[in-house]
Amino acid sequence: MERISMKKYFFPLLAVLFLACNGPEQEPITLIFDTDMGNDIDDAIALAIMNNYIDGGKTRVIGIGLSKEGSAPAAYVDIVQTWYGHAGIPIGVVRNSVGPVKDCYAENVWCQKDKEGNPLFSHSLSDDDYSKLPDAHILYRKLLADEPDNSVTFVMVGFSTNLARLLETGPDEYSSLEGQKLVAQKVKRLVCMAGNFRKETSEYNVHCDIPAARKVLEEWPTEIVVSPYEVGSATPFPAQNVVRFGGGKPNPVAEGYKAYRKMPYDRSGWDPSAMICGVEGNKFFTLSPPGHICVDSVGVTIFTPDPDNGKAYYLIVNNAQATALSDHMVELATYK
Ligand SMILES: [Ca+2]
Repeated sequence: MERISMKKYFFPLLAVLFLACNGPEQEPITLIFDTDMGNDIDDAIALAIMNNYIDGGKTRVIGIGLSKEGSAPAAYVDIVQTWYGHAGIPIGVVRNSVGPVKDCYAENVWCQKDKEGNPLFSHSLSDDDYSKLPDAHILYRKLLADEPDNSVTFVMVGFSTNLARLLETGPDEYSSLEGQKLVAQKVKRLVCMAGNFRKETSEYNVHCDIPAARKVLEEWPTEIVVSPYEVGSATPFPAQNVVRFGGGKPNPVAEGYKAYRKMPYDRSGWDPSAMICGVEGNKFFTLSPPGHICVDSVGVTIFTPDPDNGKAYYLIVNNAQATALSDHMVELATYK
């Protein structure tokens, strides 16, 4: 009798202790990554981190959208995803956009050759496919329609073009809902790198498409968490870690980093901060009170607290948080 009662209580107790120590297994975050890949190298670091999260079972990425126009950004994403073993995630592109056209590293890496003159990095899509990829905002409608309600996280680290267009879409073959309603129904939250709440200045991602940023930051119907300029500036990626990418093999993120600027340089962790918040939540940050964000005519972002109806927040880091976040970013990005 004594042994039976031991069994009866011992194993449930073990289970409780296990959960108390390790926490319940977190369901993978369903993620769509929207990026202006090819402008600044922090997008590529964020992409490496995203692949770490996929490998660790922390996220299920259902789509990648590009807010920078041209074939090179899509080709670069395809190369990186192939290198990390996660090709096949649907990619959407932007057309007729207003963002900058100059490519800063994507084409360089795409065109690199090995000693025999063959492409240094494999890709999964053929060159012709890049021009045939769907518009990102239409791809997003298709992806959202297939997901459960209140389940999708967007991480947006470039211009707001694709997400603004998504909000403006009408009913189509994928959903009878207009964009605003589809987003309200399917999206859990949007985490974006945008704005500056320390200085009255027009941050790059906002400045490059002010009407789109206004549409998204002011009218997005779910929770929004903004990782502003000052957070990324406080969390640099130290240049000496670039050699850690690839474990001795050529790696497209490291090659992008080297092509972007004359080495060595430390680049701010703007986009990685948003990616980390999107998947791991707010634990590395202090969160503002809830409120509203508005974007003025020259692209300055203004936050107004509203404890009752506010759905927008922005991230803040102190020196200790910034150091911890920077270290975490390096470990996540250079895992392979
Ligand atoms: Ca970016």
